[in-house]
Amino acid sequence: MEQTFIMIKPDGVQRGLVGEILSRFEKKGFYLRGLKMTTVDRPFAEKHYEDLSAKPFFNGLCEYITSGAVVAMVWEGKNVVTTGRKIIGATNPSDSAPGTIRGDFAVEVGRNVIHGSDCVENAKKEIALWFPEGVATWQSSVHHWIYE
Ligand code: DAT
Ligand code: MG
Repeated sequence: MEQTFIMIKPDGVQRGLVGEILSRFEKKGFYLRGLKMTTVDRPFAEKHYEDLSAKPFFNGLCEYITSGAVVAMVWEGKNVVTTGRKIIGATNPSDSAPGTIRGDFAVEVGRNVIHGSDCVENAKKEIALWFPEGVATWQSSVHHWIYE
């Protein structure tokens, strides 16, 4: 079992997509381990996106992510990092397949609704950054109906 960090960006919150997005991960069979609505300041945004600091869109990206409330989540499951990225869809919504979150709900790369960790190592770093208090442990009573 692995964990991934998923964040609904300010546009997703403003557009009322929180329930829809939670539902897609929940119905898939992944387990919600952490959930909070929060806002982040500029230094935090720069830390989260530190790998992209040399990109020309870095400033706009940090402004976007600090522009309103976000919903931060930790989801757990088999291959959840890779599968979570598939549920989210390609970075640029012009390339995101219909049926993915970005494919269904986004038009522009700078308003692409949601973040998901891109590898297990980054998931660990992002979970530690966003959930220093730790996440919840609970046992699903339907686990054996999802996993063989
Ligand atoms: P992803 O969010 O799919 O992991 P990323 O890590 O490469 O993509 O980039 C982080 C975010 O930065 C992305 O969700 C939207 C923004 N971004 C990426 N490429 C961009 C570009 N060419 N122009 C504007 N914004 C971009
Ligand atoms: Mg990324």
